[in-house]
Amino acid sequence: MESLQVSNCAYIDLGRIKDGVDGVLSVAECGRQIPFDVKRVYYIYGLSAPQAIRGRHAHKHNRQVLFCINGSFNLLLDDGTHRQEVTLDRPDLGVYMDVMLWHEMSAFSPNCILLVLASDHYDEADYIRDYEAFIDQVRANHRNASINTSGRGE
Ligand code: T46
Repeated sequence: MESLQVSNCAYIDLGRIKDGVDGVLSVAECGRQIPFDVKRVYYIYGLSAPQAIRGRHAHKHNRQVLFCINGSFNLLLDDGTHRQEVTLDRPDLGVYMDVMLWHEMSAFSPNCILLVLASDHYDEADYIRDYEAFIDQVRANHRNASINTSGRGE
């Protein structure tokens, strides 16, 4: 597992409870492995087209944990400064995606199933779907953070 160099994200390792020949169980509980109360669960499947690309957006408020519960895909993560692509191919290893994190999913295996736990109900107004607008917002947030930091000591 390649370590994440991008901010606003982290791996979430659910662990595996192994039952020998009876299979394996992984558990995700709010307030334990999942750092928010889950308001929405959705899953993505039917990814048989090799050219399929999903995501290509960031969220303003919605936080999510993304799991690949079957097959594999590549997840591109971009905080506006650093960009990294990782492969998700284990049902027990998810990625926590905080706000203001551009993400793209691609290279899906035909049997791929993504499971997503979300902190908020669906709201199209929460999406930033334009990359330039995302970068502008990241820069504005950095400017505001540095104004607040420099103003604190005065
Ligand atoms: C994300 C990645 C990981 C709804 O009506 N309700 C929903 O809860 C969702 C998730 C989507 N939709 C509608 C909105 C669009 O008309 O379903 C259509 C496809 O959604 P979208 O193009 O946003 O799908 P992805 O796979 O690009 O992105 C999804 C999530 O939308 C997004 O929040 O982070 O998965």
